[in-house]
Amino acid sequence: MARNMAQKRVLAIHDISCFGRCSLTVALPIISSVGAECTVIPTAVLSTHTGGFTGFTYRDLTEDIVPIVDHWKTLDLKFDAIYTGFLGSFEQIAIVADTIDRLNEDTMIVVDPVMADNGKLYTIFPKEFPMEMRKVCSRADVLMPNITEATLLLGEEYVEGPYTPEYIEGLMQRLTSLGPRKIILTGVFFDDVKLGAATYDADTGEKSYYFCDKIPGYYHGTGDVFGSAVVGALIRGRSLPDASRIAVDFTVGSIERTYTAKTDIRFGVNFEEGISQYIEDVFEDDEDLAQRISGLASEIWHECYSNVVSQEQVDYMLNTYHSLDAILEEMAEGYEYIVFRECGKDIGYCGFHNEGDRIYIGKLYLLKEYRGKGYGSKMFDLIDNYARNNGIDKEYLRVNKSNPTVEIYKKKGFIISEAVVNDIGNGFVMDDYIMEKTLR
Ligand code: PXL
Repeated sequence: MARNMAQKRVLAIHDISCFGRCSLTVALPIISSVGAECTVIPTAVLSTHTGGFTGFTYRDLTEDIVPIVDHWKTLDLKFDAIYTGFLGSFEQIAIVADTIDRLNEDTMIVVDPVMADNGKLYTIFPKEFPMEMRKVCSRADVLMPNITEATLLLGEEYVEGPYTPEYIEGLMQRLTSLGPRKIILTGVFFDDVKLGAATYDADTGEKSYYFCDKIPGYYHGTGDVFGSAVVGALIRGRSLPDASRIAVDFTVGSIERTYTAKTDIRFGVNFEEGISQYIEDVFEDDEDLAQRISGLASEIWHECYSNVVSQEQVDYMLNTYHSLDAILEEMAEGYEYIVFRECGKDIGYCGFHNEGDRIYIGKLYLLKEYRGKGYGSKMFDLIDNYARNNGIDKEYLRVNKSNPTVEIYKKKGFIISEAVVNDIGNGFVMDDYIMEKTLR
C-alpha cells in the first residue's frame, strides 16, 4: 500500500443529523479514514435525519456559514476538495454556491444534489428546488445524482426502470451541459437483479458501470456513504470508475450488514465495519492488482486453454507470462491492466500497451460464466476509447489459430493480417494469427 503524499484537505458542507448515520456523521469518519483531513461547515443540526422520523429538531445554521468563511479567509486556508450534500433552503443553496466561489482555488468540487429518490422530490422541498440546486451543480467538477435527481435537474420527466445503456449515457451527457465534466449516476439498473452506478467523463469520453446484486428494501444515508467514499477515493488519486466501484462495494457491504442484522432501516447502515476494507480498496497498489490478475489468469487458463494447448504448455505460459512478476514488469513498461469486477468479485481483465502508432491488446480474459454477456464488448469499447484519446487508430492482437475467439474478433472488426509461429522456449511454440483493426 502506497500512502505517501502531502496530506489532502477536504471541506464537507452538510448538515449534522445527530442520529441516523447520514451527512456529516458519515462524511467525517469515511473521509478521515483514508488519511485526508476533513474540515466541516455544518449547515444545520437535526436530532435525526428527516427520512422516516417525525418530530426531529432542526436548528438552521445558514447564518453561520458566511462568518465561518470570512474567518477562514483570514487564515488563508486551501482545500483540495469541497464536498456538498443535503441543503435545506434556497438561501442555503445561494450561500453554499458563493462559498464554493470564495474557496475554490484549484479545488475539486464534488456535489451530491440530495433532494429526491424513486421518482419523487423529498416532501420537505418545494417543486422549484431542483432548478435552484442547479446553482451548486453548475460549479461541480464531479456531480453525483441518482436518476431521479438527474431528471429533476434536467427538467425531464422521470422514467421508471429498467433502463438501457443508451438512456443512462444520454442522461449523463446531458448533465454535463449543466457544467460538471464528470458524472457519477447512482441507482442504475438494466434488469431486476442488479443495481449499481455509472460514470462518464466528458473530457475523455470514458464511461463505466459497476453493479451488485440488489438487496431488498430502502436504506437511509446510503447516498452519503457512497458520496463520502467517492470523495475519499478521488482525493487519494483513484480514477472516477475506480472511485465509483469502490464506493458501490462499500455501500452494498454496509447495506448487507444492515439487512442481515435486521436493524431499523431509519437508523442508517452499518458502514463502520466496512471501513477497513474500504481503506484497503482505496490504497490498492500495482502489486495488489497484479496479484488479482495473476489469480484470474490461472483460473481462466486452466479452464479455457487446456483443450487448446497441452497442460504443460498452460503451466509454462502461466509461469512465464502471467506470474505476479511478469505482470508487474509489464505494468512497469507501461502496460495498462484493467480488471472487470462485479458484486465484489473479479470476473476478467484486459491488458494493452500503447506502442505509439498502434495499441497491442495482449490480454482479454473473462471467467467462463461471464462470457457472452457483453463484457468483451465493454473491454473493446474501453480500449477503442483509450486509443482515440491518444490519437491512435490501429489495434492488434495475437490469438491461437484454433481458438474459437478468432471468429469473435472478426465480428469486432479485426482481420487476420499474418500467421506466425513463435518458439517460446522449452520446446513450446505459439501457432498464432496476428489480427488487426483500424478504428473509424
Ligand atoms: O442523507 C441525506 C440527508 C442529509 N441530511 C438530512 C436528511 C437526509 C436524507 O433524508 O434528511 C437532514
